[in-house]
Amino acid sequence: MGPLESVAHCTKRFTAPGRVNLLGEHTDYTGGLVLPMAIPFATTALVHAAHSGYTFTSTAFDGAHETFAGDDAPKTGNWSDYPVGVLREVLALGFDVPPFSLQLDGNVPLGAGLSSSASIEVATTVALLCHIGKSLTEKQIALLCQRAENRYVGSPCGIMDQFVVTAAIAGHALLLNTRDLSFEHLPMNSGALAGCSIVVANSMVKHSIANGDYGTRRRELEIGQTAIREAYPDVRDLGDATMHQLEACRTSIPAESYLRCKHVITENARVREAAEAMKRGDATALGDAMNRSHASQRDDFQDSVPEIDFLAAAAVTLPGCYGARLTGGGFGGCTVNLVETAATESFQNALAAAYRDRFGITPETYICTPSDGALAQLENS
Ligand code: GAF
Repeated sequence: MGPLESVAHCTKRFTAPGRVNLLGEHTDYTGGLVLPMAIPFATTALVHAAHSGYTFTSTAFDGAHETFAGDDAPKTGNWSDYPVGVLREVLALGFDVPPFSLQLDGNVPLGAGLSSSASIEVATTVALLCHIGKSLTEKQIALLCQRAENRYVGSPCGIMDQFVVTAAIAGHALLLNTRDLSFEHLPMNSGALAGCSIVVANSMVKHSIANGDYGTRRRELEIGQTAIREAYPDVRDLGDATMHQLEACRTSIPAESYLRCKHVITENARVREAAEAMKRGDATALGDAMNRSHASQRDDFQDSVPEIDFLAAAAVTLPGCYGARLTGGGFGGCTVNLVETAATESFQNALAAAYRDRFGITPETYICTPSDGALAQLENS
C-alpha cells in the first residue's frame, strides 16, 4: 500500500479496524515476529474544518460525550488521550494543522485485547493527514501512533497493533518482523484453512496495558535480553536469541526473566511454524502451534487468568476446534480460536454455555473474517 497521498479521493470519514493476534504474543518489543489480522470491528473518524481550536468528540466510547479544544487538553485517562496524543505527534512532525473538529465512534470491544486503542489512533491519524493534505507511509503511520501511545497515553506497547490496523488486507494475516518492520500478507484460504473460521471469545474480564503487569513483563524480558547480549555480542535482541543461549545464561538472571525469555524465544519459533502451516493450508499444524502458544503464556509468560485458561481448555475439547489461545496483551480479554466453519455455531453455543456454568458470566463470541486495514479501506472507499 502506498502513501496516503496516492489516494486521490480523500473522503471526510475514515475507518480503522481492531485486530486479533493469531500468534506471536509479547514478541513485538524485542525484535520478534507477530501474526495478527484485522477484524470487522472498527473506529470511524469524521473530520471537519473548524474556525478555531482542535475539538474531539465521541458518543460511543464508554457512553461518554466529551469535548476538548486544543492539543494541550488535560490527560483524562480515557479515550480522548489517544487522539490528543496523535495530534501532538502530528504537530511534532512540524506539520501545520488548521483548526478542526473530529468525531470518533466505533464498535471495537473496549478493554478486550482487540486493539480499540490502536484503532482510535490510526483512524485519527488518517483523518488528520487528509485534513492537512499530507502523506505518510504505513510504517510512518504505525510508528507515529505507537509514539502517541508510549509518550502521551503512557502505555509501553510494541508496534504490532498499530501496524496491522494500518496495513492489513482482507483475507490475509500479516506476518510482521518487528525489528525492521518488513512484512508479508499471508492468505488465510489455502488448503484446509479455506474451511475454517476465526472465532474470538471475549471473557468479559477487562484488561489494560497501561497498568503495571505489561510493564513488569517488559522489564523482566529486558534483563534476560541484556544478559544474553553480553554473553553473545552478535545477538541484537530476543528475535535472534536461541534457547541454547538462554540456558547458558540461566544462572545469571532471575527465574522470572528466564521464563519470560523462554516464552518469547519459543514463541518466535512458533510464529515461523504457523506461517509455514498457513502457506500449506495446514489447519492442524496452525492449531497445534496456537495451543502450544497458550501453554507457554499460561506457564512461562504467566499473563493468563483462570477465565481465559478455562476458555482455551474448553475450546479444544469441542468438535471442529483446531486450536485456541489467549490473544493480545493478556491478564483478561479474549481467546482466539481456529474452528471449522461448519462447526462455528455449535462451538460458540457450547463454549458460552460452559463458561456461563463455570463463572456465571455470559461471554461474547465473534466470528472474525480477516479484514482490511485503514489504508486498504481508504483505497476501496
Ligand atoms: C498489546 C500491545 F499493545 C502490543 O504491542 C503487544 O505487545 C501485545 O499486547 C502482546 O503481544 O496488544
